[in-house]
Amino acid sequence: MSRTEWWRSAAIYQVYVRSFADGNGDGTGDLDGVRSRLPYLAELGVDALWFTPWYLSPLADGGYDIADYRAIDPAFGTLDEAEKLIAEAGELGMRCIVDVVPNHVSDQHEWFKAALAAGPGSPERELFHFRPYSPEPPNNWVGEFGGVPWSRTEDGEWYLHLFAPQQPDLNWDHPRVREEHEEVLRFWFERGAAGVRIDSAALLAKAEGLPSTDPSRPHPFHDRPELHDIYRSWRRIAEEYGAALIGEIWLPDAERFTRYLRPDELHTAFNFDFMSRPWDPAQLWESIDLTLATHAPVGAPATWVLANHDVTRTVTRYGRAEDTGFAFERKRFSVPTDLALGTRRARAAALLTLALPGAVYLYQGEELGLPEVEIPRDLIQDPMHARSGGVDPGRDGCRVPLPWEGAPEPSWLPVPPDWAGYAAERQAYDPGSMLSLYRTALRLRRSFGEAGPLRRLRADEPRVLSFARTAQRDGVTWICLVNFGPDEVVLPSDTELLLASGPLSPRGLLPQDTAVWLRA
Ligand code: TEU
Repeated sequence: MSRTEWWRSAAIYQVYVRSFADGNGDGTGDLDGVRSRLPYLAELGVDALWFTPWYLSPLADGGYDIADYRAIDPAFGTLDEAEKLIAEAGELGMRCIVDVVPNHVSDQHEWFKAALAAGPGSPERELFHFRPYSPEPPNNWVGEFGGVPWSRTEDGEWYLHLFAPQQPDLNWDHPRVREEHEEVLRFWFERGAAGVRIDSAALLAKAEGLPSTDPSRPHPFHDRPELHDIYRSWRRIAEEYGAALIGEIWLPDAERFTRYLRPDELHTAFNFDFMSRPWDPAQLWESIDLTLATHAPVGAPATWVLANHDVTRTVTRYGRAEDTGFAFERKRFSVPTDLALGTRRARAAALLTLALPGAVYLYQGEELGLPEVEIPRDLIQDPMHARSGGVDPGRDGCRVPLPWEGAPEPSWLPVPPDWAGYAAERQAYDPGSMLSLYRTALRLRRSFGEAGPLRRLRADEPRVLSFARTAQRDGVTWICLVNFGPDEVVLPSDTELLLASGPLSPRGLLPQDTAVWLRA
């Protein structure tokens, strides 16, 4: 494949390996399963695949606790299979992105085991953040999963873990930590990875001395200035291979966010602002406008994400009466949801995001319209649930294995029996299914090639969100129009209907929560 800037406009599909496809029937997804479904992904029409961590791991945090960055967990397969998967996807025209997790390792990683064995004051402990015995934790920090991010070792020292206790944080001031991650990048680029998704990319660096958080001072472990230098050296490595760096950056301040996207830093990063907005045209337009306005000056492409493995599934979120924009809000148990409404909106949201300029990230199962599942408390595996004292249901509800032919059985998480109705095989032959909508939309999106910038239309109609883009290749104009309001909307004259997210009224008008693509 050519060394183009493909990441600027790609449709990238997130494969949560543990729950994608189970090749050996043990209830856990694996690489063999992914390989067998590559034709499905190619037919869906995505340009790249992002694989969540598949490395050797005790799976205390679904694989985001890595014991060996250069080995595949036996539950998923082998390194040889990973290389074959990357090559086979490439033959079908899909690039592969691997997940790298630089903030922390597993407590089963050789480095951490050696640090525990070597004891207080040892050079092995300098790779982490150990602190001597004290009755109280060394500072006032609150962890990313809530609670105190410090645990004690048997010898009484504390160690820092911003996530679960099984995920000790690395000391990014140590040159060996930097070297190791640069070697890991090369390891995966050598094996054909076209990019990396950088986990928790705004963490890693910590203020010297690990001072307590104090609102009058810069945050001690979030968005530190030292990070930019780390990513500049990663960029130099990525450029050698023509690979892309994709940051997972949760940072509400758009200006600070785009600093990571300067031309010598990350190529791109997930835009979580858009995902954090409720189903409201003014809110969504504000996010689109803000995103485009802040990305343009640094020359970075916008990205659009509706879901991932950490957040409530789209059809469920949009089906909740109290839709406040969910991303920064913890999940809750038993929230009343209107799935028919959520599905209608999710279909419209798919056409909206796929028409915007930039790259789009799809999370597995979004194309099947899967809802969030409420997992019984005693079966929840996500450490976030335990860390919240059982208040937060955690993230397992969006990680349930995909239904291919019927509801998968066995399965590492319980699958609702009615999931047979969402099976990919059944949807493939139903022109009205979510899967058919995504397939058609992705094909049309490709046919517009490098469409030009967005021009807003009908800005004076508060319940309508509409814009046009003109294809550079043939000058054809592509219009996206979404109706959020109760009044049916008249489609512009002299246009051809390409695709609708739901039925038009008998008079050919656009009903509420419905989107269309038109050609002008
Ligand atoms: O998530 C990082 C992150 O910021 C999360 O704490 C996020 O705020 C939370 O999940 C929202 O509900 C990444 C991974 O995506 C996540 O799955 C991992 O658990 C985490 O890093 C630790 O590696």
